Amino acid sequence: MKRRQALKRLLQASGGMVATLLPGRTTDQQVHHLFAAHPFDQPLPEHRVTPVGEFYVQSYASPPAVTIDQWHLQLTGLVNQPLTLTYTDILAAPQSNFYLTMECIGNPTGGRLIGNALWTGTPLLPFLKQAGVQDAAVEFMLHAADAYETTLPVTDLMQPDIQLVHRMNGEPLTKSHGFPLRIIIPGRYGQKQPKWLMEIEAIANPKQGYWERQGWSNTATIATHAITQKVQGKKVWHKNHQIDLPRTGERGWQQGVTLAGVALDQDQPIQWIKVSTDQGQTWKRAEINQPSSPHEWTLWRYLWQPIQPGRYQLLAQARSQTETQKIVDPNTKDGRAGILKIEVNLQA
Ligand SMILES: Nc1nc2c(c(=O)[nH]1)N[C@H]1C(S)=C(S)[C@@H](COP(=O)(O)O)O[C@H]1N2
Ligand SMILES: [Mo]
Repeated sequence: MKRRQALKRLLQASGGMVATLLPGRTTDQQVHHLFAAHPFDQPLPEHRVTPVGEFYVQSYASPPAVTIDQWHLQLTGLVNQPLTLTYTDILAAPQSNFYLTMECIGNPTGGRLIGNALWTGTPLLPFLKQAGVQDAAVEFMLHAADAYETTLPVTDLMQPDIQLVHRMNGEPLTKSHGFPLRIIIPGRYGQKQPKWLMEIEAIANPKQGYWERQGWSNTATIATHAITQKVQGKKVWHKNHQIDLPRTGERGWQQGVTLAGVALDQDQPIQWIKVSTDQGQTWKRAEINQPSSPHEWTLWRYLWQPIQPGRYQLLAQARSQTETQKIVDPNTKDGRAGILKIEVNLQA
């Protein structure tokens, strides 16, 4: 390992020219692998933003047509002073841009119901303070123009990082993503974040929302999990996942195979991603980037250098400060966070 590191430095310094001068016992195979230890000609990006056109849409009904003129947001129920906010009121309040990854609680392991965007909005908290939430209120019910509803405890919604959002990747929200306004509740699955938000009602008794009544988690907090998928625009060999093998099949692996993906946690930074290519017997650390906050997905990648053909099972596991991703996660109604198992059969 020491020799490998020394060679690595030498190779870096010389641009690879020392390869022919390697000491006697180094085989061709080793030389190949030493070269392949620097496969990534570009650093991991700081952000990977999902274009709006590729961002998943999850709506329980068809999107309601809402016009700016008729739209308003009402703060009602157990408040001292009910408020009606117009689109102009929202734009007149202090604005900020932030990256946040949205995922559906029903996203199957390795599924595509996840995306990262740059959102623009203003905090909800000053408006709630202006309305004056009464002590008798225990929850807020969030009502949307499509009659979608969901609830959150009063203290959970009265947080400074909860945002009323009107732009996605720099453009006004599209109709299917909630025009003109949606709420963002960091750390929760999408279900807690109504699009086409029209009313925030302070209520005296706990209630359940549309999906929660059907058995989906009522807290809907995001579990620590790593997902294998496309990160740097490389060819996708496996249907849904980013594994850089040629499309023609499981050949070409002798050049090294890039495993890459994203990872997400409720509210803690991802500490590591480990990858296993031998059914979980051994694990290697993947390279990770530094996202802008724990609410933006962490990007990871790992160069796998198989030395012989055969069947392999590829796993990626994430760890945050509070939670290590479970190998198996049988509960499907609180967010599927078990480890994705990808089988590959490398041809001789
Ligand atoms: N009004 C309304 N808001 C909603 C929904 C909905 O059906 N109606 N679906 C929720 C669910 S289940 C998810 S995962 C996210 C998806 O947001 P997106 O369609 O912008 O990706 O919106 C949430 N907000
Ligand atoms: Mo969802």
